[in-house]
Formats: sequence, C-alpha cells, structure tokens
Amino acid sequence: MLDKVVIANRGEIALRILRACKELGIKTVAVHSTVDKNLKHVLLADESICIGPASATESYLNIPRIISAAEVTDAAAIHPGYGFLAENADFAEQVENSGFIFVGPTPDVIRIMGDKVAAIEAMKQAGVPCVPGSGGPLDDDDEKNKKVAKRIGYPVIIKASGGGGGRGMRVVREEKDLLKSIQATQTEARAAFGNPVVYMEKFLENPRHIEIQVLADGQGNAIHLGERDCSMQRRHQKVVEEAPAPGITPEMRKSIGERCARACIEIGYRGAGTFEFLYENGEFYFIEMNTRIQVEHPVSEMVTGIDLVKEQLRIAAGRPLSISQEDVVVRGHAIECRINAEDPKSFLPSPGLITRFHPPGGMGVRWDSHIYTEYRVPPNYDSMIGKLITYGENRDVAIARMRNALSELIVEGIKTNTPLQKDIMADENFQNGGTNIHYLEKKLGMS
Ligand code: MV4
Repeated sequence: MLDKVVIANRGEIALRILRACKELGIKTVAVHSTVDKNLKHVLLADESICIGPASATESYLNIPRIISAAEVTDAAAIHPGYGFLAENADFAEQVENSGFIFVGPTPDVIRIMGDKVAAIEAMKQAGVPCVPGSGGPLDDDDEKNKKVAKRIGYPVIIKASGGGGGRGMRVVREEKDLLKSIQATQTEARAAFGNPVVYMEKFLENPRHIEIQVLADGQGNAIHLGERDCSMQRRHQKVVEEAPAPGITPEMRKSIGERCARACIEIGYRGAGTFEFLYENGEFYFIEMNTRIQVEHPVSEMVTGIDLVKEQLRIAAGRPLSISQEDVVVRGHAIECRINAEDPKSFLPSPGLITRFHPPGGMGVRWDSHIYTEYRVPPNYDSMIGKLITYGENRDVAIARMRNALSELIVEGIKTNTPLQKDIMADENFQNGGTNIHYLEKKLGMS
C-alpha cells in the first residue's frame, strides 16, 4: 500500500480522504491555506504544511507549492479530491514527472475528457450511446453547419469543446439564429477557455441527469457501481443526488453500466470515474466524463457498500481491482442533500462564524462535513459546508430519514440552505421521483 499521501484539497473531501487513508494505514499530509489552518483534517493529519494565502490561485491551485510539499514530506502520492486541480492534466503530468503517484487517471486520459469533442468521439468509438450531433468540431462553412443542424433537427445546442459543466452553451431553435449563435459561442469559448472549438448536438428539452459510477484499475479490469440521479439542480449546481435513479430497472442499469465499464477498458481508464448522461424517453445519451471522485459519491457507496476513496487509493498503489462486477449489488436507496452556507432564498453566500452546531444522527444517517462549533466559514471558497446522506431499504425510508435528519441539523451563526432542502424533501413531485433538470428552477420561480 502507499506509505504517505498528500491531500491536495480542503473541507469535507479532505477529511473524507484522510479517513480513507487512516483505514488503510496510509500516513497523511494536509496542505492548506493560511485561513484553513484550523480545518478538521489539518488537525488530524500526521503532518501539515501551509502552502499559501487564502486565495486559491496562490494555494490550492499552486502546482509547484503542492509538489514541493510532497517532496519535503517524502510522500508517495497526491490525492486531488474534487475541484481545484482534480481534472488538470498538466498537474497530473507534473506530479508524475516529479516522481509521485497521481491518484486518478493518466494525464492523457484527463486531457481527452477535458476536450468534450475528443471525449464524445472516444465514447462513440467505445460503444457508449451519445446525443445525435455534429460528430466533431464545427468549421467555418456556414452552409455545411446549416445542413448539420437540419440533419439533427431543431432545436440544437452549440457547446464549447473546452467547456463543460454548463459553461459555454447556446440553444438554437430556428435556422435564422444558427450562424450568429455559433459565432457568439466561438468568441465566448476563445475568451473563457482559450479554445474556440464548438460542436453541435440535438437539444433535449426535458431530460434527467443520470450518471454512472465506474472503477477501473488500468490493468484491464473495470466495473460499474450503478447510477445516480442528479437532476435536482439550480444553475448547474447540484442540490440533491440519489442512488439508484427512480425508474431505472436492473436490466437498464446492467446494459448502460456494462457499456461504460467496457469503454473504460478500451480507453485505458484508471481510477474512479463518472459517465454523465442525459436521460429522456427511456434512452441514455452520453454528454461528458468526469475523471475525479465526485461530491455525490457517497450515495453510490451507501447502496453498494463499496468505499470509493479506498478503492481509488488501492488502484493508485497498483493493486488490481479487488471487486468483480458480480460482487456489486445495488441494495436499498440513498439520498444526499448538499448543505451550503448560503441564504436559502437569495442563494447569496453566507460565510462567517458557526456559533452552535449539532449534527443529525440515527440509523441510516451519514454526515460528511468538516464543520464544528466556533468554526469560521471562509468567504474564499465554495459554500458547501457538509453533505447529509441518508440510507433506507427503499426510497420512502431514505426520504423519511432525511426529513428527520434535516430537522435535527442545527447550524447557527450563518445562514444555510437547510430550509430549501426541507422544502424539496416535502415536495410531492420529488416524493414521486423522476423530476427533470428544470424542476427545481421552475419550482423556485413559482414560489
Ligand atoms: C444538454 C442539454 C440538453 N441537450 N445537451 C448542461 C451542463 C452540461 N454538462 C451539459 N448541459 C446540458 N446539455 C443537450 N444536447 C441540457 C443541459 C443542461 C443540464 C444538464 C445536466 C444538468 C443540468 C442541466 C441544466 C441545464 C441544461
């Protein structure tokens, strides 16, 4: 097993990684900014190094400082968590070139998945169902682009190849708007991502966002851990996630999951990964792949009993997958509510001192968070302060436990989105299951 791991992240995921390391007997190094010196995982780590000021560009995004921390502590590997440098191929490459193990896929695979046109092409080749589209970049031939759109059928969506996660997209409903929309998206993409390449897809009006969790060892073995439904979102920020996705049968799960696992083997994937799909009228359409551990990974862990972060570390140590597909059984139901330090109505961030804190508990309740009484939420980073996850033998039990757990959660001194989460859990349409990606924004617009 790895001897020592640098945790190149902060907050709840840094603590989550630390816990997995401790279970595996791996020593830990916390690297942190000045304002994060009292984070829970920093206090629990074997060693800690301050790598810079609060500004993420000078600390959690500063590649030389993180690699230097690995050097001075003589660590074996660096775990990037999510966000920050997790999907930065140059970082993964520099980590490897400095003689350390990057806990994640190879730099070339990260690079392919960061280029959405290349990612879609790779998945199409590997037999993963994709959205009908241009099948490559759009060029400057106006007549050709009009023909592509006509073949796909309006409405279409123009997306930036360097984008992803909802950045750099434009819906086009009629031919008269096509050319100026392509140009505008190209201009935006060049400015935002330094890459003007755009592509075209059929625009799906009311899909759900369903994603498949995979694990691969880079030695010819890959498995899937079923799906998560992440449709409950606002402005591309997920609010609630669950596993399994309502209405997805074991046969559908096996079919799409096995295609993702097979694709992992074909592209030489290593580590934990997520295939993002839009799901509409009973069909899955691949849109993007995430090459990191994701915020919502606990719901997959709860329904399969597999510790995804421990698996990441075992794979990074060069061990072949210890689990086979037959060992993976999706049982019961899990829901995650993201708890953010924000105003539940305006959604403005609400950093500051937590004056009182009581975590929820009880059977089937998991609280993944770094917060404590007297902890100060800094204004410099993402506003997520914790994840409340409940498990039950079925969805109704998971929801009932979530409603209890939310009512037990006490965070005082700052505002949180707990009231919004209580509203969602009490919502009849959520309770029925299967709401689409537009549901929450429509609900918030009405109320
Ligand atoms: C789409 C789409 C409809 N049709 N692609 C937004 C985030 C990025 N990952 C892809 N996104 C979308 N791509 C086609 N062909 C609708 C969205 C979309 C969306 C997707 C997932 C979750 C939330 C969303 C919210 C708005 C739009």
